[in-house]
Amino acid sequence: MVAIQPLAKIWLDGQLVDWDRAQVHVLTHALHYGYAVFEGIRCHATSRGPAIFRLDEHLERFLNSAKVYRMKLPYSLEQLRQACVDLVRANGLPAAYLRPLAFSGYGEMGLDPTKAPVQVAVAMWSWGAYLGEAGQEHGVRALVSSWTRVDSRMLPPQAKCAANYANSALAKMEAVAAGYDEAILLNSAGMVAEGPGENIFRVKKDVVSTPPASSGILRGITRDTVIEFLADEHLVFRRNDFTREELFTSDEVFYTGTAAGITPIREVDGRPIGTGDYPITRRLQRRYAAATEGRLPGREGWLTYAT
Ligand code: PPE
Repeated sequence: MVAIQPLAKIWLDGQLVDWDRAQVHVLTHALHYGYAVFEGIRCHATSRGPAIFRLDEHLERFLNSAKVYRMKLPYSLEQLRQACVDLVRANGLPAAYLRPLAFSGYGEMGLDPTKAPVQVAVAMWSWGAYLGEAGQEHGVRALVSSWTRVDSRMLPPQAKCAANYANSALAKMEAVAAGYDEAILLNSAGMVAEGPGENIFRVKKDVVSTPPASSGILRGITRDTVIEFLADEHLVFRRNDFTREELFTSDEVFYTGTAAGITPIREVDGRPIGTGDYPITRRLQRRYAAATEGRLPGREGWLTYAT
């Protein structure tokens, strides 16, 4: 992990404040109980300046996550969109990762978060390939976790709540401690769900599949983007559950996510995946790069320019 490089501004509770002033009290409610919802959005360098990828879809998911948790945000989607654009302009980076965050603030402790004030922030920083440049290029080694993914009877996985990421962190740490790059979590039914911060796809005999939303996953926006690409490329696609051993016998397996982009998985639990060539994954990576950089005709609507 690379240390965060400070930038000029962070948007906090309605205004752009200096980076060092975006601070909270240690008795901030969310620090104690994980009561926060967040988003991860990327802004990419294009020939027309920085462009934020699928901003409205991310902000819709953000507002839905807040709704699940009865969190009343004092800002509309339009205001949050403007906050993101203003922030990118203020910090002057050509490409960055944006992190909208809504959390129960300072003022009241105890397990009813509705009594604490809601605070909203959007921060950004420079974030390279989540699973490393080498991982993006040559694939990562994944370990199926002994931890089960949270399901909607415990913590709704479709709401991007900070608390879900304690489960992710257990899986991630287990994988790293065992010498792997990343984890794969199974759901309570024992089927493949997702990575700690990524969705997962498999390719077998030219059929591409990913677990359905009902398998207990975050409905990823990169996942949705890839599903659209599969239709564009006339590839056969199915939303279906698969088992751990079906991963072992796949031709290709890859992660998708805003932070991770499209990252090939070259090994699962010590079993090499396929032949080591990832033709479909590579095609999707190229298309994703074109879409995010404003070079894919017909997909310009996915970009919000912050120029
Ligand atoms: N599943 C989970 C659990 C998840 O956290 C993410 C995003 C995804 C799937 C993919 O969703 P999308 O980004 O919409 O395609 N994880 C974010 C947080 C990563 C982090 O470590 O922080 C991200 O990629 O921004």
